[in-house]
Amino acid sequence: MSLTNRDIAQIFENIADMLQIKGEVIHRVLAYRRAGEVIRELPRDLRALAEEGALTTIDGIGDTLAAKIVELLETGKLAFYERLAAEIPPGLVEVMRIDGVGPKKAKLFWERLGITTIAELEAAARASKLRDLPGMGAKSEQKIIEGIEALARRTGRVPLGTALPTAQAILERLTAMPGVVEGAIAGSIRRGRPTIGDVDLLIASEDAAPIMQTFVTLEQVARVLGHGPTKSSVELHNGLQVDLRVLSEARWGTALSYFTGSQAHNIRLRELALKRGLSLNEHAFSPVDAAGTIIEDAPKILCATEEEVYATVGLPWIPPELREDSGEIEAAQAGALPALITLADIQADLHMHTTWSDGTLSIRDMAEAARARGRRYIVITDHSHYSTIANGLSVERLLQQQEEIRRVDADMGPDFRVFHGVEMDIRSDGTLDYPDEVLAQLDFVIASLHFSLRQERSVITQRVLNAICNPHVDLIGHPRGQYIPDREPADLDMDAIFAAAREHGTALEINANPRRLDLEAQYARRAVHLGIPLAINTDAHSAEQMDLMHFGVLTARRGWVTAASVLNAWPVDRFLNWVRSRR
Ligand code: DGT
Ligand code: CA
Ligand code: CA
Ligand code: ZN
Repeated sequence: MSLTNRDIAQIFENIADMLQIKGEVIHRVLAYRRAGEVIRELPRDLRALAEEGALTTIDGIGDTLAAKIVELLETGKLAFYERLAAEIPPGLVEVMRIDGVGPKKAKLFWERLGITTIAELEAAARASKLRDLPGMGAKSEQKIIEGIEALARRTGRVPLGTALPTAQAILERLTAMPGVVEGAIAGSIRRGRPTIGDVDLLIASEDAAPIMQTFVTLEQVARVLGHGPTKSSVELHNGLQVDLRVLSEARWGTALSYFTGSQAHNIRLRELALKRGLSLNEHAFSPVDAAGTIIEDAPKILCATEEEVYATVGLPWIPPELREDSGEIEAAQAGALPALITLADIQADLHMHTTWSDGTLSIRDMAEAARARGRRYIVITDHSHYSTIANGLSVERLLQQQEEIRRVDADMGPDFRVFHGVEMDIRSDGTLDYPDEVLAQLDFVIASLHFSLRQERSVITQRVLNAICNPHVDLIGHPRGQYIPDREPADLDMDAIFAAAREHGTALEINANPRRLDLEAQYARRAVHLGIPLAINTDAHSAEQMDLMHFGVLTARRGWVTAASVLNAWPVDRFLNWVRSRR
């Protein structure tokens, strides 16, 4: 069996953990960790890149890592990894996933007690064998048992759509307390990652104790993992971990920047600071001597705002969604940061369902709901008849629907337009669900995959290509078909899809539903680079789902998308001209 991008990413991530247990220098560890991350999110097949000899064009992949990738692709194995596995038991990588067990503890348990798996660690902890090890005690032994139980409960990363509202609710509760000057969600939520490891909250206040007390006793809290004067951690009933830090207003900017991350972005900031004779940590910039040692009596630089942090290292402020060390530092240095799209730029929603198929509201109610949310125009796009479970429209019903849409459009007045579209299935055999002469009568056509998503690459790719190449199809809905967190994307040849979309001028969707976020950011970025138009749509089946638009905008921003590339950020006339020009 040949290795996929995901397999290779996993191997590099394991290597990073094993090197860390070995006590390797952090730069080498991070090189593997970063390579793993980059490969995991790579929008192209490694094999294709290897064949083109283009592996070293990937961010973070130099000659050494490229050679290792080639070895893995060609032989399915990596001699370096096997040597490492002979030295460091691979099960220790799992042990390190337990809360409170880092590389040092993993190594300690292994060297002293021969523990190489979570099961062995649990048995040792329950037999009270850990408490006598150096740096351990009965309390930390109990913590490890709790950590193992928590790990078993945790189903992995939490979707952004779950984590963000939870984080907002807690933040609102805490910022309403007396003495609170600032409050923010930091970490991966602020950067808009589609899945979240844990929630990071920051509060600026001079009186931390009452805030901490309220935090650890919130009704959402299942278990207190730590309760300190300025830092506490809790686990919520839904399994989500939340870290809270309280700090002074004077250090707000430094802390917010540090805890927003990403870690890779922070490392770049620290390097820039060092070039200016400053050491940067979560608290402040501190002057260092030529040897890099902090000069104790020199005054530290505190930053109350993120702008000051960036200015201190000679950069303009960088939007959090870009902070992944994927070119944003260089763009900032060159004065070339993109003017990212905002929710206020969104004029329309081009994908929504009504009671004509599987939505909960009438056409008129959806139009009213969209207008109430500041949209200027919408397209009604119910399902086509292949989606029988979603009550998809026969040709006859589709054409009947048009009469009602025209009526509602007229009733809504000239400042709000309602157009007639459809979300047409791309059938499992690759044909489209309506003939061209029917499609020609619609204002806008979305084509989507809903069925047979596990077909082999060439088959399922061809289905999407058939839709892209049809001149009546304007947009491919949720192109990759993932469902977060349980369903993997379809195995599509994204190179072929991008090439065809570019050739035919067909737009691609960023579906804003947080269970989809499809296209994901790295693909959106590539589409923009190729000049392929995007649309950010809610795919709403109810009025409330129209409020999910911001998740799509966040994803677009992570993809360096500006309003110019987004169909539904255009005024209605420009949108209509674009559609007509395609017919
Ligand atoms: P997550 O929670 O896995 O979804 O991702 P993050 O980015 O929220 O990561 P988390 O919660 O471990 O840490 C929050 C931020 O704090 C992270 O983005 C950067 C910063 N940070 C945490 N640990 C380190 C570290 O060891 N070095 C550096 N430079 N930054 C760190
Ligand atoms: Ca986090
Ligand atoms: Ca955290
Ligand atoms: Zn839909």
